Amino acid sequence: MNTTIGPDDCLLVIDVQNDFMPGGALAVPNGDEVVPVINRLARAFGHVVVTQDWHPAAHVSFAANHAGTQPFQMLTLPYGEQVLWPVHCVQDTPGAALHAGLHVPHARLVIRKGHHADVDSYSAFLEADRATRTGLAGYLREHGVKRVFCAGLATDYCVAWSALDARAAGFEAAVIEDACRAIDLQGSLARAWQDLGAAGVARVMSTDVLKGQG
Ligand code: VGL
Ligand code: ZN
Repeated sequence: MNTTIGPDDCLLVIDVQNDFMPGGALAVPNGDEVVPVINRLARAFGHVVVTQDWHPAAHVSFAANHAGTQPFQMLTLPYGEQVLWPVHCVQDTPGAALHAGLHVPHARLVIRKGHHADVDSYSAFLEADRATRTGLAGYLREHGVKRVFCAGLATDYCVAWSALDARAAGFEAAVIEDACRAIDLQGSLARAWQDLGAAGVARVMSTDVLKGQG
């Protein structure tokens, strides 16, 4: 992929939230390391969209809401297989807030996802029922965006699903590998890279994108 950034490109900054940081409720190993990389990257993009995982306390993805279950086990729900997570990113709590060091003043849209109590949403485009849209594709199209560059947490869940859905919605898509960190549950990271490659999502590094930037 040509990594020269122009007016048709958008940086999608996914779930850089306190609960995904070391010490957080659903800590992603070294998740905080993405912050300075994303801050640098964001300066190259005219379009930046930020997402927040944003669950009600009664959310279906929380093991605590299913008697007899433990975090990180699978459960079959009406829309398919769901990983059960520790309680995380509850709406309006400090854990759901963006990392204080994230600096993207020119981001104009924040997509909050996973807000329906009975449906999860890893993807910034489409909820886990694979039918309910967030509105992000329409926003990007109205702004003439053609390519979506994904960064943030976690590589193998919200980043991968968002990049795959960006492709499915007709955008070119890339994952900026060193601007992401993974959870890696039972091979999920290797599977994610496989799925991304098969879907035609480019795998790039921040240095590729920043080359030629001031
Ligand atoms: C995420 C698990 C649960 C993510 C969100 O941001 O990747 N992972 N909710
Ligand atoms: Zn979540």
